[in-house]
Amino acid sequence: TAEKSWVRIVTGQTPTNIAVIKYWGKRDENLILPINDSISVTLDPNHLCTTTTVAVSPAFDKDRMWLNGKEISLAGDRFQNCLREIRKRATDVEEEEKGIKIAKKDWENLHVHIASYNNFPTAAGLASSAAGLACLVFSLARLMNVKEDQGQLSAIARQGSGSACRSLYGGFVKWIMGKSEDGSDSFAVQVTDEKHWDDLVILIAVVSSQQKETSSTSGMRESVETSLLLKHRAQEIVPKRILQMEEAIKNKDFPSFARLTCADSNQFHATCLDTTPPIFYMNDTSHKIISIVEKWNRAETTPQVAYTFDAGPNAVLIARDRKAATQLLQRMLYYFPPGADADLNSFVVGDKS
Ligand code: 2P0
Repeated sequence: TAEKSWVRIVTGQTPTNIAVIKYWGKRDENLILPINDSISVTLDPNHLCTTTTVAVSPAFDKDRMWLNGKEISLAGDRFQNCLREIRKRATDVEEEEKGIKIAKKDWENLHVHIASYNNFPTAAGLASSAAGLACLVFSLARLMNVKEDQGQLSAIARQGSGSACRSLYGGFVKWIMGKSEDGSDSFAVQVTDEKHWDDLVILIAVVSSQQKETSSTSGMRESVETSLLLKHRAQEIVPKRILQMEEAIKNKDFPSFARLTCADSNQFHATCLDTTPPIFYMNDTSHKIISIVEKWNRAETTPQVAYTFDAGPNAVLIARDRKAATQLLQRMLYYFPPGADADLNSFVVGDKS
């Protein structure tokens, strides 16, 4: 019938983010509440991002989702929590030219179709869940005319995947862990905007685009249960580092930024090693990249590049400027000559947002 023929469509695009002070460990698994604050840099949406199209129509008989063209289940708690929180906040929608009129109360009986694409490898430690869940929440919020601010939306995205809450802002972003039990004070805030510290150039050295062996969710659960180092890190180390990192970012102080970024990546991987059984995310190629950057930084009067690794072997390299980025590429190509059996597959320009 004509009544069933309309469809309202919204498309959103959200970049991924890379933590320079890492989130690792939850105090509440269901609400996704972390044991420490974290700080990230949001990448340029032109390079690594998720594009999500969401549609609503009376013709849809259930919520469905496709990821990179393949249908996936929406049954998990994380999707359901995000969908529920967004639906709860839906408001009236009117698109006159299409004859669409949706009242606030209609939303509970309407179903959505979601199609999401990543322009980078999924689950290879390139923070795909961050961009994915942030984009899902952002797009659904627009579809349903949700009036909440970015901070409120970030708290909803957090319930989809912790790191996702940081992808709703550009520039440098802090996820405040919060103190409450209901998670209402655990959301992201912008530290500095997209225009700040434009000199930085971000390159990702793709060591492997395979799926990782230990998911972040189970990895951090095991670390929380077994690593004393993680406890010490969350309580004693990170609170001080967060303050120092915010200062370094605001002052564009690259030597401090690089020192903190590299140290925090290394400590995160040390907590993985301190977990029983130990978790190995980096491999020999990752270690070789660390050595190359460390030696180079030491040979210069001031550091040129910072490295950081997430839950996988790929290196995220942050160069102080274009000149350092060019030299970095030259050095990498020298140490890892391209070829059929090369240890390093490719470089992806991540770039800062
Ligand atoms: C981060 N990572 O701060 C850290 C550093 C990986 C290493 O956030 O369980 O996919 O969905 O909250 O966000 C990866 O963990 O985990 C992550 P969930 P998430 O970026």
